[in-house]
Amino acid sequence: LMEVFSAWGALVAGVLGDCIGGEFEGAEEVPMESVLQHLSSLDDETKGTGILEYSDDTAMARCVAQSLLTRTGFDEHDMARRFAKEYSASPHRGYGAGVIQVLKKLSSPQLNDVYQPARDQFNGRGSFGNGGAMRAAPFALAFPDLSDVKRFAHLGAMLTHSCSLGYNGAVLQALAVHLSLQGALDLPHQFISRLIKEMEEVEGDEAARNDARILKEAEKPFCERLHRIRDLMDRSKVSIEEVISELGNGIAALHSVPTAIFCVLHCLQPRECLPESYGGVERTIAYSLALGGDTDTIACMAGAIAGAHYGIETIPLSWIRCCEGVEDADQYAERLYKLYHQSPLGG
Ligand code: F2R
Ligand code: MG
Ligand code: MG
Repeated sequence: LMEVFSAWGALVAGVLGDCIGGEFEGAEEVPMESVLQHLSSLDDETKGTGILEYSDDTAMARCVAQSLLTRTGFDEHDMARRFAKEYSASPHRGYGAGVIQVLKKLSSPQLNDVYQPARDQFNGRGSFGNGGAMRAAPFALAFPDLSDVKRFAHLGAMLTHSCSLGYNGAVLQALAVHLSLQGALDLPHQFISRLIKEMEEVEGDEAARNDARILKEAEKPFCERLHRIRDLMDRSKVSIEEVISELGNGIAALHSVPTAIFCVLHCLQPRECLPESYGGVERTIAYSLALGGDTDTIACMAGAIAGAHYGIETIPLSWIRCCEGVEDADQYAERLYKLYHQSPLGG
């Protein structure tokens, strides 16, 4: 059963990963020294870091949470409207280059099928970016039933990402947060086996097989990456370079969601390269940033999974104080937690 501390932890640490990770987004190499310097500047009030602003990752996750709460369940029209409205109110949050077209079309009052703009992307192939996955955590909190988490994370992602390599990344991220909320990370090998079992089914469908074939990926691309994670977990030493070459650190969901999951698993124990004083959420976010690439999004996703496991009480106040949108995340988590325990949400 989910604890409220875990729910708070998930949404708050997701926001922290986004805000703190924004510093290095797109950097090819990020020395751990620079990461630790950035993180220690958050503790130092005299340095006046100011408020670190959240990006598209959090902007869209807020829309998901608000929509699930207001509609007490998944309503694609309401969620689409919120994405469009948020984008037009704050277009400079660092959105993906392609998704902007979808968000503009979603604001049209003439639009009947809210899934159509996403289907039109990339010559009809749809986006495989990680924009569906980066905002998936609220689905994990809202629905007690795993099949609902999968179904609604999929539909919520389809509003912008119609390629299975995009929306299945969202399904995987929501599953990882959901299982973590229930304490599944206490047994890391079982956690990864469970994700493989679920994704075997998810990636077994016709559309997923077709997309994987067209994009020349493995038959079940996310399952294949989860197997790679299992192999890496069993190794005594793994370098950052190996993680990047095996799992990736890019903007595609396939090159970032499994990476985020690995970051969490790798940081379950203290690591030599990280300060001993760090708790689990701190280790996970620091390690995610050191991979470089899509750091705000990988840290946001890893943060949500780790925050669900360790809970809000392990997160330093100095980090919480300097990130935009943390109070709201805290409130959304509490309200989603209450809904989860009240009655099953429907679609
Ligand atoms: N966009 C960024 N970061 C780069 C610039 C931000 C900078 N701070 C600035 O403002 O200048 N970050 C955010 O984007 C990622 C999520 O992107 P999303 O929502 O998936 O967008 P999109 O456009 O759908 O996909 C991203 C790119 O992936 C490539 N791509 C996707 N599908 C493709 C396909 N079928 N064929 C070919 N390419 C495809 C394209 O290059 C897309 O533009 C997060 O990192 C978030 O933080
Ligand atoms: Mg971003
Ligand atoms: Mg990003």
